[in-house]
Amino acid sequence: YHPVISATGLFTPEHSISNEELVASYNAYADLYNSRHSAEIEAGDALPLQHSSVEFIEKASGIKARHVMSKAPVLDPEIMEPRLDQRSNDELSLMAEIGVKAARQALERAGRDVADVDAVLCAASNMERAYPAMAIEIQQALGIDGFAFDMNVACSSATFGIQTAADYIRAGNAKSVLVVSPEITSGHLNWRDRDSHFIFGDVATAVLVEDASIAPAVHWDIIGTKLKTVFSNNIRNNFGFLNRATPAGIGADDKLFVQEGRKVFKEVVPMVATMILEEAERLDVDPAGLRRMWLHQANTGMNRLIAHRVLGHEASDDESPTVLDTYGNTSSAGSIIAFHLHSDDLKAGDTGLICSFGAGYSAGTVFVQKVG
Ligand code: CO8
Repeated sequence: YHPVISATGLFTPEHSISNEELVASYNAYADLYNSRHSAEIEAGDALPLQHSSVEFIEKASGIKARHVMSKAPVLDPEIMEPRLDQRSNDELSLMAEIGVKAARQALERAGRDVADVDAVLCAASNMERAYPAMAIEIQQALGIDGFAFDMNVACSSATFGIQTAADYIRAGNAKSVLVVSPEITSGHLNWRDRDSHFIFGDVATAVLVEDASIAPAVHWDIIGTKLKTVFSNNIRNNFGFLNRATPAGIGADDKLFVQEGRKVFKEVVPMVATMILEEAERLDVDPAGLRRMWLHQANTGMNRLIAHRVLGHEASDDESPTVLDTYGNTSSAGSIIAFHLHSDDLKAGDTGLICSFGAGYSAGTVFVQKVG
């Protein structure tokens, strides 16, 4: 048995928020806050909120826009969170809906009948509910006979999902596994936090991992996968069912995304570059010969540094494509979007690397080679 990637799928929400729109909304909120708290601010009991800036966001992160499932409430300075209609238990959940859309595209691109799919993994960092598993709902909506479960490794959920799927194939337990990553990050983002309000976007991706014996003629051989985790509080979200009754429960700042961005940058870049180089050596792949790296999409500066260390020279856009400029950070889906949008042009025999890194810390590498 040998695992390959047969196809990928992508669902992009129709609404997009530019940095200009985002900053105008944040600054209106800051002005409102400052005028409502003017007495405390003047008395020195509170600090005024400072304005956000389009220039800072683009320079510090590379992000110019992000897609969202709900736009107007996020930009309304009196709301600043997505307002998504609660659906009844008889309706398909939102995460399942967008996951199914991405999955259908992957199945179609592979020419795969759902009857031949054995399992569905919903690998994402922002689950809509605790149970039943999102993956089982997606499985049912697609009409797949087999098994399904959710897994959350934050930004590395998709690569951890790919390795898990590949292991089922390697062990002979499955021949076709869908790894679906619906990431509605807008629900976990604190749109009132100047340090992070610009970071995330919503999307869904799907990867069809299969045994080479049933794969379409054109596919991606999985040369090797490697996972790594190192505990860190530098990216954290305390939301959970154990704190539902505390005064600072749902909606409190620490129940949303919080990070020490500088520390993440400094610690994760060397960890990931070393991991890639060690894994390339283990797999006998020349890192300088990688045709393309589809890196996690959090920050263009981080990607530039990692790609440089791996390739041994400054990477071109062609060698390390960027999608975070229009998608923002989409957590685990980022490297899969990059692969989905920027892989058709590679030739048979070309090698590449899908790589994720982020909260946990967690990191995953999937070395691939084009076939057909
Ligand atoms: N506008 C203007 N100025 C600002 C703004 C703003 N919006 N925000 C901060 N500043 C100011 C600060 O106040 C600071 O001012 P001063 O120097 O006077 O103190 C100055 O700009 C510099 O601030 P920072 O040091 O914070 O800025 P950085 O240059 O470090 O850039 C970044 C911030 C962009 C966040 C950068 O550190 C970064 O990208 N780091 C890496 C982050 C990363 O990779 N995180 C992983 C994300 S986790 C993930 O991918 C998935 C998590 C799970 C999903 C969660 C779903 C919600």
